[in-house]
Amino acid sequence: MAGFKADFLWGGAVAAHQLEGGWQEGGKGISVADVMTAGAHGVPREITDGILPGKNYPNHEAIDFYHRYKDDIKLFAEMGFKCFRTSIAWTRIFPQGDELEPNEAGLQFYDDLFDECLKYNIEPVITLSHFEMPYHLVTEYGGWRNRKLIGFFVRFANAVFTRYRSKVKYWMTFNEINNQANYHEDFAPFTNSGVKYKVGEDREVIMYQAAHYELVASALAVEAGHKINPDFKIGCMIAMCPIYPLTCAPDDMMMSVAAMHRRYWFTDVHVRGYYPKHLLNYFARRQFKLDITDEDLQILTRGRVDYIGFSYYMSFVTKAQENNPHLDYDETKSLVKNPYVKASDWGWQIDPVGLRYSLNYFYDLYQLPLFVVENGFGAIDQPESDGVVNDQYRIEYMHNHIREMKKAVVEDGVDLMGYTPWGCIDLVSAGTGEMKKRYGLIYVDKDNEGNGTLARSRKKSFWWYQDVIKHNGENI
Ligand code: P53
Repeated sequence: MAGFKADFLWGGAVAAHQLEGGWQEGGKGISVADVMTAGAHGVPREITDGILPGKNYPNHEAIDFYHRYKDDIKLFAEMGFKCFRTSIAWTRIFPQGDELEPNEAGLQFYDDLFDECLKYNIEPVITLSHFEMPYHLVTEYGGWRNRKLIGFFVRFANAVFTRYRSKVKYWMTFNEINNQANYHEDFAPFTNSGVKYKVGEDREVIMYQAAHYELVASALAVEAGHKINPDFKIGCMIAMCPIYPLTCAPDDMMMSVAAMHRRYWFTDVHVRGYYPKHLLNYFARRQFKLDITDEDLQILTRGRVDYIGFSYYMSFVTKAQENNPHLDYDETKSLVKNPYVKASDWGWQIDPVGLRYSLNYFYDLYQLPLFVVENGFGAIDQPESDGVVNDQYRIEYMHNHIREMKKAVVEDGVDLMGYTPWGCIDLVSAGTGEMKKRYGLIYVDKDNEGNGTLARSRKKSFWWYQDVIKHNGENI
């Protein structure tokens, strides 16, 4: 039986703000991640007005990858990584976001980082905007609610595409652009779009406007990237949590379709280059006045992505509710527990089959190559007396997900480019700001309060994943 392609991109994934630290090194500006405090499960991270004394901002130091990347990449190479997904911190290149010229020290840092990867034949896979846009663009422009952001982003994209055109082939534009479908809470609008809502504002229409500008910016970047290097593969990045119906009651099934429409129309625009009709009808019903020009619509058709990158951690469940004739979806109210699966300590429902389902969903709809650019198990790790973390639970999680991914390739025939488990080295959680919610195959000695030596050590999963890569997944 055939398996994964011979050149399958096994690797690991991180984001600049969650591991680099060095928040003021090399001329870096303040990013949105730099003004978020540490929270916990059920305790949201606080978004402060600038940096306030006495608060704990875990991303400022993170795991100090900025100074330690050579040792860390050496460990990735030891595991056999074929690729390494990280992001370029926009604030290292354009510290405020609206400068005309890039910051050379920031560009040099990523030159050195990519050279270090290439030394081991590790392909960099690069996200342009991963929850770390310049904070100045929030305070001066209101974030992505402002059309001017398109120009700033495209300038940033052009600068890095040009600089790294012979070092980086695989790119993604906006990380988990669809997280902001949950505009009810403050987290996603701020991390995706630098949007802070004022009391009484219609959050939803602002979300659609910000997302539209991002989609236009993404399309312009794709178009520009292909001119700079026709070999570039530029993808979108979608947070895939498929939404199942709670039962086979027809109304539950239809509610799941409607919920999927609200969370995944972003992929339609990225891939097909136009808005789905159901969403245009929704805008009309809600009487949203959106700034979407004819020129924008042209741009969207020209900047279609080459592949679909997506994260997969969990599935969701919804059901039909009384007094909801239009099947409106509210991510904070419309979801219910899945009685058939267990959840992590952070309430994320563990569902390996959902990964196979997701791969089929995307491939049936779009027939584009797919790339699982995040997957993993956030858990509390406890080093044993010999200092090693015996993370059998993480091995089990990854094994079960890779097995389902393999069925999607071998039995269902989806075109899969690679697999990069999230947080291949322990790092700061995006959602909670904790160190305690660990994903790594490499342990980092640091706790939620910032104590620890930052020393790295191999977990049991390190050796397991090394073996998976060595055998190209044949042993799963
Ligand atoms: P943390 C929500 C749902 C799915 C993925 O998340 C998400 C989120 C945001 O919390 O984020 C992605 O650290 C994201 C990464 C993030 C990772 O998943 O909250 O792309 O930056 O760290 C895991 O456990």
